[in-house]
Amino acid sequence: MSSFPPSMESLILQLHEISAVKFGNFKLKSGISSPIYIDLRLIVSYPSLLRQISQTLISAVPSSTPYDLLCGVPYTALPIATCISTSRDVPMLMRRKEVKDYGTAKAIEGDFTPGQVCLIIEDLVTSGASVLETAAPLRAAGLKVCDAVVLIDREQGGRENLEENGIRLHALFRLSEMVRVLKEKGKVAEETVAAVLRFLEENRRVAVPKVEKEKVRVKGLGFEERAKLSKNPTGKKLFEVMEKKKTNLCLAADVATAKELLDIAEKVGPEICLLKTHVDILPDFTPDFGSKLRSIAERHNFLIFEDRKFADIGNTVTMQYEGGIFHILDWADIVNAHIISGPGIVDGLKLKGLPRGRGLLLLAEMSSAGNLAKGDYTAAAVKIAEDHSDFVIGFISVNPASWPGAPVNPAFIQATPGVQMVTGGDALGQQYNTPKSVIYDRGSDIIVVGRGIIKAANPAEAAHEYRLQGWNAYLAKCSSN
Ligand code: S5P
Repeated sequence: MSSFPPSMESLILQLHEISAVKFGNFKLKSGISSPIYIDLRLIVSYPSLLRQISQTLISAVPSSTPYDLLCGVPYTALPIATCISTSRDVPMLMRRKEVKDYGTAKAIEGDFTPGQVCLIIEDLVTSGASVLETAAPLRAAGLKVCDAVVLIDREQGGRENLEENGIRLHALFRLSEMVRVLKEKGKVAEETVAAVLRFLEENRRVAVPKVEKEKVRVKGLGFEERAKLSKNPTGKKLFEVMEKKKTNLCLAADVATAKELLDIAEKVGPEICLLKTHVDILPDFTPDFGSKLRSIAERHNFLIFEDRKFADIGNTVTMQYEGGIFHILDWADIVNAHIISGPGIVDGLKLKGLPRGRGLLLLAEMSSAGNLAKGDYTAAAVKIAEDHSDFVIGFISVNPASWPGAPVNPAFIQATPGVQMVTGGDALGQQYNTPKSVIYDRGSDIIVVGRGIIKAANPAEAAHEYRLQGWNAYLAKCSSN
């Protein structure tokens, strides 16, 4: 006789009764053929069974396991998670299977605070790939995922694969136990049971498909994946341009005239993902400057970042952003702001920028010697960014890998100025690090290079070299995670 509690036996018999357990020859998601197939989608048609499963399932989680939130793996486990959520009064999150391709795209639906613990609910685990697919965006959003509870463990490596990714598996029962109960109750023939047990023996470890493995390395998410996480169309586009052109170089085009700027934009355009301007240094600025630069940007597929460093109260910056001589809002995809005046500055800029699909970078750190943007100030920038992640696309930073709570939400992009081929500085406090140090050691994404390129004898060639160094450092970082 099995040592199963009667309630568990009753569950197994009911699942068999409704044909949620089938015997035959079936191809699984992982690609292998199996003599048994379990389809728990059916349980939505049996409310009392659904309730029973949900209650038994959550009681399988040890009381020593803390959690603040639940997330069901779509789709089968969604009703189970919902039942548990309402009966236990634990808030739930939903993971979108397909992240939509427009502005407000969210991978996770529901309210949460980074640092909260989320328990994953699943019906069935084979390799563990589906649980890992759900854990990745939750972790990327700053949630802790340490446990998953499932109804059935197919005993094909899921437990081990999850363990390797820091997730403990709690299963109500194992597939072999389920089959034994069905045999004892005379529901399945001896030979069928033998075939299932033989199959389990021969398929002890189903590997997580490679692509899933890539997805779960949250720390090492590539730009392509991160594009899907950004909630802002410009943030998304920047990641996409970086991935498509294979460049994480931003040119700081601090040249003497608008004419020179347009000229260097044309020459260096193929090498860069972003061109940064200080429009107020151009003596020959004319109202058509923006449209001229935008047509070059479109031709070479880069974005425009006006390094305006807004710093005033919300109401004032709305006027500075939109009006004056420069009409920055009309032509700059991205602007940046200090947070010295508090979050109202973001509200002000967002009022004008968000309807136009623009994005904002917050100055969380600075490259110049003796600057005051550190510690609590940097942490405050991260908090403001999280609160406005529909408009804030990332940070100007120097050492993001060292921030408390790093890695920061990968939806945010990190852009670092103060980059040259050799470390050093200028006579006015600027401090330089190398592309490799900035991207690989300090955890940034984009190198912002000014004089290293514009003062070079051949700026296009110099840009090409910076681009290679920046991109190689990014690739090295991805493969080291
Ligand atoms: O902390 C900062 C922030 C910025 S945006 N330090 C900086 O140097 N910058 C800008 O990056 C600065 O205004 C300049 O346009 C560029 C660096 O230029 P470089 O010539 O020193 O490479």
